[in-house]
Amino acid sequence: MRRTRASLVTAGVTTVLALPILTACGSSGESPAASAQTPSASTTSTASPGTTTSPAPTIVLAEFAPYHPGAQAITYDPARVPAGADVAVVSVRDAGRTRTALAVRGLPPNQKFGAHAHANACGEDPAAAGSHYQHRADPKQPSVNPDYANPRNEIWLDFTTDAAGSARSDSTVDWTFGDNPPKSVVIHAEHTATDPGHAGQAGGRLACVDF
Ligand SMILES: [Cu+2]
Repeated sequence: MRRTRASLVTAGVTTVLALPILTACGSSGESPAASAQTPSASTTSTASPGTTTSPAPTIVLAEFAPYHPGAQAITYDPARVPAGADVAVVSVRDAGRTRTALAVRGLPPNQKFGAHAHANACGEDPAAAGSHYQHRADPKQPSVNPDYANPRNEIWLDFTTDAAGSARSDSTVDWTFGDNPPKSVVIHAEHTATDPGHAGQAGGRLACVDF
């Protein structure tokens, strides 16, 4: 189990960390400290305050389980997100941008899921995670206006599982979290709608990862 977890984690972390490393080539930016991070299972590492360079990445590695106090990755629908499935979420802030990647393994094959960063932490009630994290907050909530509920103002991580039940997705936005970062990533039953009146909606909440 440790080996499989480690390989998922390596894949997910490598996916997201490679992005700023690649884009930093040819710029004057220093190489990210990201590669120095050594993740361990079920651990969240966050930026240390007061750094003037790019903050360290946030890395979450966890296994889905039914809700229990202290759970980091909760499944609300074990048929779509089985207990024991693995998840990795990595977020890197660099040069005013935020890149976030999600990797999952152990889900049903060939299915579409929605996923977003949400404002609040996960809880026993799927609603606990609150609304989508928005850079510019929609004055009208719930936000279904595509001017606000879009993948440039929110962090969308929709994915489709492959034949083995694995998937990866990533998001890049031209802003950073500031003092009030998102607290969770919620996995939904459908890909995210973009049309007016429904933008941002993605069906029921299947699972939640504290972030
Ligand atoms: Cu969501």
